[in-house]
Amino acid sequence: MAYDSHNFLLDEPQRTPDNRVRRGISLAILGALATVLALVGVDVAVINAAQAPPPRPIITKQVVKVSGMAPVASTVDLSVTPGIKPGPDGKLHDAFSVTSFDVRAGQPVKLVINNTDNTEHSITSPSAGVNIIVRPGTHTYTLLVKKTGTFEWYCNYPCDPFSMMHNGYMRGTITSI
Ligand SMILES: [Cu+2]
Repeated sequence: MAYDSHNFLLDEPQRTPDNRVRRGISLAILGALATVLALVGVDVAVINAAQAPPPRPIITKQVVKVSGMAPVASTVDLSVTPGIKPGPDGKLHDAFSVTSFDVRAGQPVKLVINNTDNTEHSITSPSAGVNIIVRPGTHTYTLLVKKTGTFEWYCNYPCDPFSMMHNGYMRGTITSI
């Protein structure tokens, strides 16, 4: 019994340090894993921080747009002439010399229009709130669009049927920024 007891007692201390060593190794592995995970976490945070800047240029672009750096002419000279612009049919058609207008919302643009025709034409765009009746002769008109957007306009006076149907002739766009 004494031997067995002694043997048991001898055996017991051997197990304990062994377990401690195993626990120590386990803790060391866990510690290493925690360090690696922490480093990965730091890397992810660094990568996230590095990837964070992209939204900034978008904000910068918006600021540039809001501050109104895009140039918009305050006066546009143009003419309206019957039978001046060739069409795909080989014939000459009535046309405005400028059919694309750039404006800034709420800011009037002067249109100096020389209508060489003996009848009226117009720049009509209900969606933009524009209806300029272009009388014969040279006159100054005000193009004012209060909202932003791209709007179609057309000549509301029956003239050249082809021109009335095609951009660049008696139709066009108003771009308001
Ligand atoms: Cu017309």
